[in-house]
Amino acid sequence: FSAPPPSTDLITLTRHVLSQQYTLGDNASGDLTLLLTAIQVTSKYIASNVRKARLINLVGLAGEQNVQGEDQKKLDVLSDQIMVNALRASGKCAVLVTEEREEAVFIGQGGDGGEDQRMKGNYCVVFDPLDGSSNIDAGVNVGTIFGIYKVKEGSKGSLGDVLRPGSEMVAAGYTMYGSSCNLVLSTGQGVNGFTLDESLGEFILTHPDIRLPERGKIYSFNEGNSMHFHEPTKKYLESIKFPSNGKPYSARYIGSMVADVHRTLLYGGIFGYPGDKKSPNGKLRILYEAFPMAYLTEQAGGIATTGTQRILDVQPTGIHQRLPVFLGSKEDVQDLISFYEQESK
Ligand code: P6P
Repeated sequence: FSAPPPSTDLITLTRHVLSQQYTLGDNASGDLTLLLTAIQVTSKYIASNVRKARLINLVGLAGEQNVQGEDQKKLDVLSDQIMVNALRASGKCAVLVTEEREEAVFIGQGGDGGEDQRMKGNYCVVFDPLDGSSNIDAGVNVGTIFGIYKVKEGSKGSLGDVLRPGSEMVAAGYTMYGSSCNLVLSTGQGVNGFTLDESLGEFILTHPDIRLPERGKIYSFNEGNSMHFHEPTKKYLESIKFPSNGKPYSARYIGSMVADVHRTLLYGGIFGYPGDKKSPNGKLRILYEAFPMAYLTEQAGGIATTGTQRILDVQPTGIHQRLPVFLGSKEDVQDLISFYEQESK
């Protein structure tokens, strides 16, 4: 057996995004390409920190001070600072919303007309810099989730540019930090997956045109919350755990949204974090968890719903607002929706 010859036509993330920019014709300024390049750099940097953090934790060098005697920052705070600094420096952003900060970050509104003013761009990025970070010590995959809006016509960058339905996003994606580093992205022309080749420092196209199967065989819910679940959720789960055809679904739940959604996009099935009697809006955040993952799901041919409404149609009223989430294979999510429709009759 001889190994295949090395590819001489590598499709890097940058090349892929550029090729998509060209399909947008001359009205593409290249700004989104440059913004995505900045996001790509943050993913590489966060990936290297996640690996180091695991190393330090594993060899017990953690504690308050690291070997250089610097304060050991929590990895999610570090990831947030990496992203805010890189997005500001890209000069392509006007508003940033991050899970780590109570208030939105407005760029170029320093009022001093100075350097800060020149750094303002036409995009808004909403992101969770390190989703699932409570799992890091257990070596569970974690990830960065991001969504991108273009500022509204004539806007100078305000909350109104980000408190918008997810359907107005121009791009969304996530980077999963695990055995390999995978970046999954859509700019509205389908979903593509890239794997970081650390020897090159480049994300290489490894999962072109990801398409969700029409139906899967996996359900992904935290059934530890079952006692609080609403009737439609309970009836749906019953229908796939005790099916009339005698072929129950498999349960897979990692408890890290990026990992659970990545598996759902690749294998199919349904992921859910329902609203329930204890948490009517569930746990996941609209702007930087539900919207980006719903955007990717629909671009991959699936459905993403609150149970009663298309997630991307929701009009958020707060930047950290929560929302019930069910997403995945079209037929599986439609089955779930039918139980909610029965309830409303
Ligand atoms: P639970 C991680 O903390 C997170 O925000 C998502 O990544 C994940 O899907 C969810 O919470 C897990 O929540 O309540 O099942 O542990």
